[in-house]
Amino acid sequence: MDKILIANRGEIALRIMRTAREMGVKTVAIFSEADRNAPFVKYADEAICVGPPPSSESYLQVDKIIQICKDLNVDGLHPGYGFLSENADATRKITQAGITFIGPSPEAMELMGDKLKAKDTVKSYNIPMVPGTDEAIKDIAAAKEIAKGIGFPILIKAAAGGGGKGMRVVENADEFEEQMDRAVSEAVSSFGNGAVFIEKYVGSPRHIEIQIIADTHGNIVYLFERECSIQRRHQKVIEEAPSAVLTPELREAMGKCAVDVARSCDYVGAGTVEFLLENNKDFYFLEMNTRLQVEHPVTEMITGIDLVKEQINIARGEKLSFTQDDVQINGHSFEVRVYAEDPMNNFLPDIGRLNTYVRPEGMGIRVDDGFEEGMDIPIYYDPMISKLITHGKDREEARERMIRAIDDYQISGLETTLSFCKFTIQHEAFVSGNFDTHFVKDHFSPEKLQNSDLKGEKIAALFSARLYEEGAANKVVAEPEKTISKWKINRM
Ligand code: MV4
Repeated sequence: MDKILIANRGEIALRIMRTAREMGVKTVAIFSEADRNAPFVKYADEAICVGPPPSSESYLQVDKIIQICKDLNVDGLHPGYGFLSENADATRKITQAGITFIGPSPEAMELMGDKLKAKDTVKSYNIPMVPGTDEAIKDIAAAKEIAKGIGFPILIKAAAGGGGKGMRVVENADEFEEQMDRAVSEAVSSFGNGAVFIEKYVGSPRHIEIQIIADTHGNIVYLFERECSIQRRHQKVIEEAPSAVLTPELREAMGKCAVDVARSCDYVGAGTVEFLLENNKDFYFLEMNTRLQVEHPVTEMITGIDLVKEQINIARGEKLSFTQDDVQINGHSFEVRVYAEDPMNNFLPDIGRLNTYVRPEGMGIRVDDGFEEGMDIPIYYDPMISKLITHGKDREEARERMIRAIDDYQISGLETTLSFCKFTIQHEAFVSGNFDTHFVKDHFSPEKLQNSDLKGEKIAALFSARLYEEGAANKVVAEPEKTISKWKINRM
């Protein structure tokens, strides 16, 4: 593979190109009209405009992208995350055109993309799963009896969902039918697939995911965990590696499970197996993400392994250059996602220009971004400005370094989530490691942000809006973003 096309934009396109360049691989950028001046376009060896700003007319135009590959003699395609990265049909087209897709097979994508198929696929490997049904619910009365057997509360999930989309908590048997009807019609309208199943609702879990990497020769290695419990409405806020609560024994047990999940679908490339971890240390397989994830850098920081380099080598048919015994955890790493959103105003995406944009620098700091000072953040895509990553010899050093890095980061022209990230990383529950997926709901409110110069009335208004919202939302774990905005949000 001598020349690859990066079918993506922003920070991840740039991050992939940097590794390709180190490997002597030529890079082709595709860009929409909104991204013409973006750093990833300038960095690429060649760059082609693929269409108007909306991603449906640009980054998702698989036939156009394949034609560009042919015109420019491209032999490999890296999809990044989002866009075409988990699209089995697009992957088939790309492969059939003679272009190497840097990622797993379309069959593995399809198996893991459907949560019921995924459960069925891993069944013979003794993977712990949350008690529940393993087939789509056809008979509501029968399902209600199963739910009673499991014990309420239960959770209804859409087979085609994932990442928290299409989930509903049912507190008791009386509301079972009603919630089931809603869940099915939501699944039909959101995914075009009304299949739903039920699981016991795990009330206060941690979200732990295991990075795996697999070559085409049957070698699979786990690269330890990422702790992703700090999230807001299924949008991750802070990720870390390793988790503050895993013992070496638990790490090995979860790692081996993740390898088995990968083996069950003949996985090739970099992938992530998600688990729920209960307070008593029981863990359950949730789903597998068949792409390079946004938060992959924390794994790179603690293992010293460049995941994109491994992906490219694997796509070339090479064997992994390390075994499970070769890899170890070095120190600790945090990532915070910096969004152009206003944490004082219900995280409303903030439109604007990066009037000031000065990155933090120094030992143990990495900034993966795709913008320069003076640029507008386009409204057509996810409003993530950057990922700020720190590494230290232990959790406390990496944490202190993150606070310093946040303080050194200068952004003006629009509101960002940096203040919210600082609040979280300094919170006593976060410092002690004693938190779960409810951290933001349990501990955050806008008035807690320091250097607030808001007047009392505005704080009261924000607070009552929040109470109202919580009341209205108390049945829905995975609600769609309620805020009205011009942004196209496609979160990963
Ligand atoms: C659950 C759960 C509780 N019980 N399943 C959300 C993302 C999707 N991958 C699965 N999710 C959950 N599944 C059972 N049986 C709670 C969640 C969940 C969650 C999981 C990880 C991180 C944040 C979360 C926030 C709310 C709910």
